Parts: sequence; structure tokens; C-alpha cells
Amino acid sequence: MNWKPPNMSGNASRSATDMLTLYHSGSSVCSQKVRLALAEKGIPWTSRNLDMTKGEHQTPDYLKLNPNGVVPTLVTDTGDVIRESSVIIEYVDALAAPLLMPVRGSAVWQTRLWLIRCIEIHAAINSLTFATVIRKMVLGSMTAEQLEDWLARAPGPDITEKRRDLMNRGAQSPHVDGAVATLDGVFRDMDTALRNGPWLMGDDYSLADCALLAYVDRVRRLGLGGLYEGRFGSIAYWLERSRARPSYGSAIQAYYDDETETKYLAAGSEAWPQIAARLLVRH
Ligand SMILES: N[C@@H](CCC(=O)N[C@@H](CS)C(=O)NCC(=O)O)C(=O)O
Repeated sequence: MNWKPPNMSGNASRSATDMLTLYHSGSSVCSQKVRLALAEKGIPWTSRNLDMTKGEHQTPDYLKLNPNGVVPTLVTDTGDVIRESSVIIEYVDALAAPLLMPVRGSAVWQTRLWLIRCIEIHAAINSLTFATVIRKMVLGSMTAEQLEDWLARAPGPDITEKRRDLMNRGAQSPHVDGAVATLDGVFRDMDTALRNGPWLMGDDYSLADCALLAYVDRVRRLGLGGLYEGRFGSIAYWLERSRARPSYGSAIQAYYDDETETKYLAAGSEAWPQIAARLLVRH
């Protein structure tokens, strides 16, 4: 563990961006989303990279900051502790111009809707990740006793049960059906929005694009691009444009090594036929 609890005293003489501390984790999609916003805004931050495989997000010190034991958490210069990735990126955006949050017209509430929707999108992405790559890692490395202990340490009893089912049934879990249904609606709405321009809010890149990239990129990394390819044509182009931005390299790509990339792609691709079958049932 290479971090200490933050100094909660604050220091009013420094600017808010001087002392942002982000508790995050490499491959966590919600962490990627916040790192992306920080990179887009060019705001410096101090990194507290927690190794979730070692339970560093479940230590008593970290639970004081984030009682659910999830990342990310942002601690500001004044000691404010901000949780929830969508709330964090709105805070980060407001620190410096130009704003990624639209300021007028329907784009304001449409962007907010995307930010709120990230909660269900995250749950869906989480189901797909756990049903595939995490399941392979967990079942390939843990004894029955270790598995029970790991399940018990999930961020809540409902998540424990969800994970138990995902470990037992993999892509056959009803949670995967739910994830496919959620993402189907999300991709349809993204596709509709992208008819008006290269970005979700039209001509200008906004906080909505920034909020969604890590989740859609995870679908691609798992080899599950068939959830949108050939169905919602604009999404692959949006993803390509988003990945071409310098922020993607530093906030997302830099945190994957080749071995991890291969594991994600292999586990997801293996499950793809079962997931594709779920998609057919829906259409
Ligand atoms: N809605 C929260 C979700 C946070 C969350 O669940 N983060 C995951 C990583 S993406 C986590 O820390 N999981 C810890 C665990 O499962 O033990 C947000 O957007 O910040």
C-alpha cells in the first residue's frame, strides 16, 4: 500500500487544481472515465493507484473516504471527498474553461441524462466483465473458500449475489440478459444522437462523450463489438474518433499491458456466441 489518508486541513492559498488526489485503479472503467476527464481538461492530479486484486480499496483508511469500497474517489484541495464518477467529472469540468458541460439548450439536460445513465451502464458493463474475464481469472486461481471470501467482500449483499451467479453461470446468467438489454437501449440512443453530428451533443465534444467512452471501449476490448457493429453504425466511428484523442492514450490505453489486453479479448470472444444468442432473442 503506497498511500496515506489525505490531509483534510486544506489550503485556501492554492488553486483547486493544485491538489486534486484521485484514488483510482488501472482497469476500472469508472476510474478510466475520471482520468479521461482530467486529461481532456489538462488538469494535474496526484495519483493513488489502488491494486484491487490486493484489496487496497477495502482497507479501513480507504473505506473512510469511500464506505462502499469502490473507486474512483477524488479528494480536493479543501479536503472535500467526491464519490461517483459522473459527479467527479462534473466537478473536474467546472474547474477550468472551456467547459465540456453544455451551458444552453437541450444539450444541458441531455448531457445530464447521460451522466445519470452511467450508473446503469456501469452495472451492465460490470456484468459482462465479471461474466467473462473476471470469471476466468477467479475460477482459475481461487479455492472454493477463497471464492466465498472474495464474494463476501463485494460492495454490498446484492452485488455478492450477482457475482455469485455470474461466477456460476457466466454468460448464461440472467444478469447478462439484463446487461444486453441495457446496452441495446444505450447504443440505440447513442446512434440516434450521433445522427446530428460527430459527437453525442452534435458538433462539439462534450462531457457526455467523455462519460461514455470507457464503457463502450470495454465492450470493444472484450470482443463484444457485435453488440453495436452492424446494428448501430455510428458507434464504431464515434469510438474511433474518441480513441484518436490524446486523452485516450494517457487515461485508458496506458493502463493496459499486452497480456491483460489478450486476456480480456480471449475471455469475451469465447463468450460472444452465447451473448449474441441473447441479442437474437431480443430482436
Ligand atoms: N457508480 C460508481 C461505481 C463505482 C464502482 O463500482 N467501481 C468499481 C470499479 S469500476 C469498483 O471499485 N469495484 C470494487 C469491487 O467490486 O470490489 C461510480 O461510477 O463511481
